[in-house]
Amino acid sequence: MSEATIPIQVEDLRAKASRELESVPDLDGLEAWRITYTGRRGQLTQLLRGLGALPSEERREAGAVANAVRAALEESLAEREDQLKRAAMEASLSADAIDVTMPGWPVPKGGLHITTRIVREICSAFASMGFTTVEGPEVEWDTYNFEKLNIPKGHPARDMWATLWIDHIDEDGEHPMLLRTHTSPMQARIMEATEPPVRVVVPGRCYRYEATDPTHEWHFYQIEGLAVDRGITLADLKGTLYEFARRIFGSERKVRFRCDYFPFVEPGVDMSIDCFLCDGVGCRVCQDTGWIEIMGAGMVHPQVLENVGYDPNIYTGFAFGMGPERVAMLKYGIEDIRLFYANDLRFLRQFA
Ligand code: FA5
Repeated sequence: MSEATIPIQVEDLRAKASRELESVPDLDGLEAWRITYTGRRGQLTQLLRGLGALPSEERREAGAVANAVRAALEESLAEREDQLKRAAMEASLSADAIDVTMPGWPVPKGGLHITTRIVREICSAFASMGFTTVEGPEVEWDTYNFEKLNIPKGHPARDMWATLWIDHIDEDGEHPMLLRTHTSPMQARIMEATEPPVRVVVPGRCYRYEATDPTHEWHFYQIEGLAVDRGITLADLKGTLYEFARRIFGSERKVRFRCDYFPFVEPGVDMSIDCFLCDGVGCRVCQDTGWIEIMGAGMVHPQVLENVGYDPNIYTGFAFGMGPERVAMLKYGIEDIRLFYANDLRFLRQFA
């Protein structure tokens, strides 16, 4: 190659490189182009190596041309790189395109558990009859769960409540702790804390060490009711509970009262509703009786009134303790109480 032709060769190289640059398809191709033309061992660099052999006048002229060409090629390279990057970004944007008008994923909405709903419904039925709602401890002393309710130690009636005991006894060593077997201990707590007249309902969880079946769970809710004043009679008890049944079940359902025994009431009754499944004929849910018992009740025993410091010669009262799950079973036709706490969302969502 003659040194005198270097500026012409540089110009030719520029024309060829520029043409090729136009058709480089992507960033990898661009790098290959750079190595071929402007890289350390590229064609332009090779040509410039020949400059040293030129006479100084020509060298200056050829050097100026070569530097201008290098600058122009590098500028074109940067522009082409920009173009290719923009094209690549646009291609990837349109490949990952999202439709911003599509509806989003639905956010799952929580709901109230069926027990919470029925407890609220029952408490508000009683609220409209003048009953206040209060709550009490689930972990209780033997004294409140039994003794103040006229069930002393060794009394056979303790067997009516299969008890889950807690491994703890109070300081004087006499009063064991337990998981309350019913909400009745709140009768004593409320009367100790307030003067008559009393009219309260107490919803809350109870625990019993017993086998489960369609109407029995080992933990369940009760709603205790207590009304104490001068001159309260069994007629008030029946009137209040009939009104409760009418509000919750409607007037078509049959209600049955029978005598029952609870040491803390005298006389004692239980209240049942005719079975929703067999209409009173007898089935597995009502254990062939045609009735489902929903509560125990009665007139507060004079001994209980005395135990809490009320004068039984002045005051009388009635009390009841009902199972809200059983009320819900009757109201909604649920055949097994164990469904309430099995955490099967297919069941729970029906009521949420
Ligand atoms: C009692 O627990 C008494 N404290 C009720 C009472 C209160 C009587 C005030 C008199 C005065 P009983 O064990 O029968 O009684 O339970 C009352 C109600 O709780 C039952 O009618 C039933 O609806 C519900 N219940 C009882 N045991 C269970 C259980 N294992 N699973 C689901 N519900 C139950």
